[in-house]
Amino acid sequence: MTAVLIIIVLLLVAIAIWQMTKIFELSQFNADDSQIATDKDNKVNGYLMFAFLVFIYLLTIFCFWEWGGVLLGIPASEHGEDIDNLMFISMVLIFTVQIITQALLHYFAFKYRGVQGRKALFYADNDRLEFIWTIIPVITLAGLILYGLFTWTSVMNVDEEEGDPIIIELYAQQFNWKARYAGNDNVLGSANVRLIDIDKNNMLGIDESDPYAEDDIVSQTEIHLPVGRKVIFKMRSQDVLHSAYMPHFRAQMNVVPGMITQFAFTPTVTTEEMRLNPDMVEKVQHINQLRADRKANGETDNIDPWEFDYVVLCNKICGSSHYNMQMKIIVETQEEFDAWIKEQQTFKQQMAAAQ
Ligand SMILES: [Cu+2]
Repeated sequence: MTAVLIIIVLLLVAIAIWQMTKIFELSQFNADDSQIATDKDNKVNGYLMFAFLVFIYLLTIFCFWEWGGVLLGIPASEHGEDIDNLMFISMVLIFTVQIITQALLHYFAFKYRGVQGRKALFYADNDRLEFIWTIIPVITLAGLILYGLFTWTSVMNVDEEEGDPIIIELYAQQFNWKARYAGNDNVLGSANVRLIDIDKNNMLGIDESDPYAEDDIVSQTEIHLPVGRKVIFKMRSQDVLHSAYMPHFRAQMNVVPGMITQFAFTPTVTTEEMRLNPDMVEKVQHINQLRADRKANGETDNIDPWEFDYVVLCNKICGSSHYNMQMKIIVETQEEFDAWIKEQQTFKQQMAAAQ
C-alpha cells in the first residue's frame, strides 16, 4: 500500500514539474522556439558521442580493475582448462570487435553530424561490401560454434567403462544436497521417491530389496573425492528443477525431477593444494577482511574466519532458501578418501540400526 502511495506521489510531482516547465516556456516571449537543430547543437551532440565512447571504455577498464579479483582462478578439474580456453578466446574476440566497432560507430556519428547545407549521399547498395560484412561473421561464428561443440563433446564423457570412474548420486531437494556412493560394487541400488521413509532416515527412497543398494553409502553433509580419479555424478531431484553447479571444477548440470542427468569430471587439485594457491590465499584474506570490518562496525558479532572449500551450489532459483542450497566438497588423496569411506555406514547397516 505504501509503495502504491509513493508511486502516485512521484507521478503527481512529475506531472507538476512538466506543467511548470510548460508555463516557463510560454513566458519566454523572445526565446528562439525553433525545433530545428543548429550547427552548434549538432556539434555539441557530436562531441557528446565521443564523451560517451570514453565513458564506456573507462567503465570497462574500471570493472576489470575493481572486480577482476572475483573471477574463479585456476580450474580444479581436467576438462576445466578446455572450458577456460573456450571462454578466453570468445571473450578476446568479443572485446576486440566491440572496441573497434564502438570507436567507428561514435566517430562516424561525429564526422557525419548535421551541417547546414550538407546533403546526404544517396547510395543504394554495394554487393561486395555486403558480402564482406556477412561472410566474416559467418566464418568467425561457425568457427566458434564448432570449437564449442568439440569442447562440449569431449567434456561430456560420462562413459562408465572408461577410466575406472567412481559413481556418486547427487540428490537434490528443497533446499539441500545429499550424496550417495555406489559402494564396493560401484553400482547404485535402485531408488524411488515413493520409498522415502523418514522414520528409518531413508531420505533418498533407496530400495531395501535391491541387493545393489546394500553397500551404498549416503553422505548428508559433504562429498569426498579422491584426486585424479574420474567421478560420474548421477543426479536426481525430489521436487523441482535444481542445477548442480561446481564452479571450481567448471561443472554444471540441471537436476530434473523424473529423470537422471549426468556429469563427469576428474578433480586435479586437492582442497589443501587449492588453499595454498596464491590467488586463493589473497581471496580468502580479502573476504576475511570484509568480515572483520563488519564485525568491527557492529553489523554482526557471529563471524568466524572463512576457510576455502569446494562447493556444489544450486544454480536454479528453486525456492525461498535457494541461495543457501550448498554442500561442501573435499578433494583429497586416495588414502585419505579410503580412510573416510571406511568410517561411513552402508545403507544395509543404516537400515539394520533403524529397526
Ligand atoms: Cu535448488
